[in-house]
Amino acid sequence: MKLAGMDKLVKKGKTILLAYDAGLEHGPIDFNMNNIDPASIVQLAEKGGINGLVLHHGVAEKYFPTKEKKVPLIIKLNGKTKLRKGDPLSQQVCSVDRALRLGADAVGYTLYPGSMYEQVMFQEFCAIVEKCHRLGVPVIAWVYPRGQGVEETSTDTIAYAARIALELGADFAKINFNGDFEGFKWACKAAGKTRVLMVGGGKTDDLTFLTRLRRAIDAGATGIAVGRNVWQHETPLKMLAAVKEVVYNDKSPEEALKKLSAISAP
Ligand code: FBP
Repeated sequence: MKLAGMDKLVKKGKTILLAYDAGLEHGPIDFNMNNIDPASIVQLAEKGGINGLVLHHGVAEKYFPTKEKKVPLIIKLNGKTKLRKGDPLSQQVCSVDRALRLGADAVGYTLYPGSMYEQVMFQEFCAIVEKCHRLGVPVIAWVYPRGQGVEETSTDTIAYAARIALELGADFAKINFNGDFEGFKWACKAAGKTRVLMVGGGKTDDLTFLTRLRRAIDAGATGIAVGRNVWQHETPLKMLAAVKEVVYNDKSPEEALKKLSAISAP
């Protein structure tokens, strides 16, 4: 099945998404005076020349220029805060119809397999997949195994996360990369025709981040959905340019870094 909406999300066989759902998931603690303003992130994604910007509906409604869209939009359909402890449950906060009215080219949903609430999320997710696929709209699953006794970052768990995305009908699986190259190859195999995107994770130094990305792509990931490592960077547009060098142009992290320092974008 080829979904009409896939073309925008894939360039040279690869995908780069800028994730900006952290305001709900983590709170303003992730932000500074620049990146707390959603307008600056919309501008960054527009200038960045990437495959999509991930927003929750509230931000999209107030900041995303649906009528003069310059970058594909992905609306995150569920969300939760960090305030509640215990097994995670993240339920739908936006309908597919509303996302499409906002101009969404694809939708996103976070699954927490291993949580005592996994069935609630699976059920919601599968209804979303059914509706979206009928409409030709791709679905991106953030698959974060979490809950009591779950070894979140073990290679087996990561491969399981990838497979869950395939089994439940996701077009993309956003999964963690724990640094185990052979293990990530296996995870990408487990995902089958579901495309694997590496989780960006917390901010690290440029070389560490770009090296991780290079290795994930070499192991079979088709791209990345990244937030903090780009918009917490002192020159976010340059960092996005470096990410593009690695993902679209198959460059080494060192080459990407060189290119990065040569670009005069802020
Ligand atoms: P980052 O690149 O900043 O990690 O963003 C990716 C992301 O998946 C966000 O889309 C999401 O809000 C957040 O990470 C989830 O983070 P956590 O692992 O702390 O729940």
